[in-house]
Amino acid sequence: MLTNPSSAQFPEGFRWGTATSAYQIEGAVDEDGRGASIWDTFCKLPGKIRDGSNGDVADDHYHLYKQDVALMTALGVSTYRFSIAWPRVFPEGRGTPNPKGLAFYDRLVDELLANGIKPFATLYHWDLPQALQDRGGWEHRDTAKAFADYAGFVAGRLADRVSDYFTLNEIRSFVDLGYGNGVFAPGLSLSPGRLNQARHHAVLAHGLGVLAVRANGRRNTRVGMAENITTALPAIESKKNIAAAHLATREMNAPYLTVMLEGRYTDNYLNQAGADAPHFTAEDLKTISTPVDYVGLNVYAPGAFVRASDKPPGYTTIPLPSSYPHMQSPWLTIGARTLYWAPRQVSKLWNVKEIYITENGASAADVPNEEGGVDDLDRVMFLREYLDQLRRAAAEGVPVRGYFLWSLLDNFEWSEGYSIRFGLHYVDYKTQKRTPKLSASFYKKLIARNALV
Ligand code: PNW
Repeated sequence: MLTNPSSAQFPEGFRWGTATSAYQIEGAVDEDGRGASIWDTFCKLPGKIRDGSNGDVADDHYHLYKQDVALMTALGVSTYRFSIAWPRVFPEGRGTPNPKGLAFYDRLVDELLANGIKPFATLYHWDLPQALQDRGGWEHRDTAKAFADYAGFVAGRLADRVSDYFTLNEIRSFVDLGYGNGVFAPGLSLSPGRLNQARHHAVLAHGLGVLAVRANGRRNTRVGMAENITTALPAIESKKNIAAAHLATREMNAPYLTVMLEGRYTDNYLNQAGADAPHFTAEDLKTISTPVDYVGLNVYAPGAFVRASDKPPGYTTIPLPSSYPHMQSPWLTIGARTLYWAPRQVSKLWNVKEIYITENGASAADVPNEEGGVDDLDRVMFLREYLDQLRRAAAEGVPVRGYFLWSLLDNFEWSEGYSIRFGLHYVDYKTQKRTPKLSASFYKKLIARNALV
């Protein structure tokens, strides 16, 4: 228990939620006319998924969504970030929509609203229709246009009940891991030039998506991105290091948040890319940087620790010692201050007025106890430390408006299959039974008090 309760408080009206994504929880991949996605294809390739699994059933959320909304109600969340599966809505990626696919999201949204939970819909969480990948996927400029058509269609159809949207989730992850090193679907390893072009098409899709959502939504429709910012932290919080960290964050996100919020690729990025720089027009940059209503940040590991340097580019990156601690996922190194610096830097660098933490959470080696619960003390510690830094940012006036914890449930963790768990609720994949972990009780108390516990 904290000694001074008032110092633990979050701003009034702060939105607490949980986050999930379609392919990771829904299952029902062959139901109601859903088309194939690149993840259905990718999971069939030998050796790509650690436990040889796939998302065919996952959490069976497609059928158990009412039960899952009840879990949210029990937590007391006021909002929920979920993703819409593009291949459910357009089985071929474009062309004729599939009414049965969209009907699932109708049912889900109705259930959320009936329970007083505000839906935030992510339009792309990595499940690209296979038909579009067959034509080049994100390497093909036309995919950006297809995304915008799909996004506009969904925003138009849901506009009466869903006012909030995120375009694409973590462009960095799905481009780098999917097209760069082959760890994610579609499993390609492109040359640097082709990879930069795919990145450009993805940020272009974001911009076209923002325009399409606005054009088809209503006056209260709001839209932003959900990007996993690479956050440079000052190794020691001195004035010089803090300034250096801002410079570093801007450069490290050059082809993602920086171009989306500034409408230009940085000189460093273009110079370093040289002949491998993407081809683009001035019009593209304008589209990519279409003003958003808010910026969504997925915040996990620190991106880098830096100190100031007199030499260009003005900062030095300090390598992580091999003993640096991490959660169950080796990439998830622990750095609570990432949740302070990420929103603070975004608000300062790009004068952003509204920020949501669209994901934050931790993987842990969860083992059920005798009663079937899970005492995930490490996840609770992780969340408490990170959230204290978010509280610090809010207290200093950084405009963070809400937080979506990843994740409501254990789920299909991409190339790690079901071997890594991020949920507040333990899922027994044999029975589909959900059991709240200790972290769920922690989060519930925190929400009830709107303060750290
Ligand atoms: C995010 N990395 O993915 C995604 O948005 C979620 O779908 C995912 O389940 C969650 O974070 C937890 O992993 C990431 O290797 C996957 O650095 C991998 C990395 C980062 C984010």
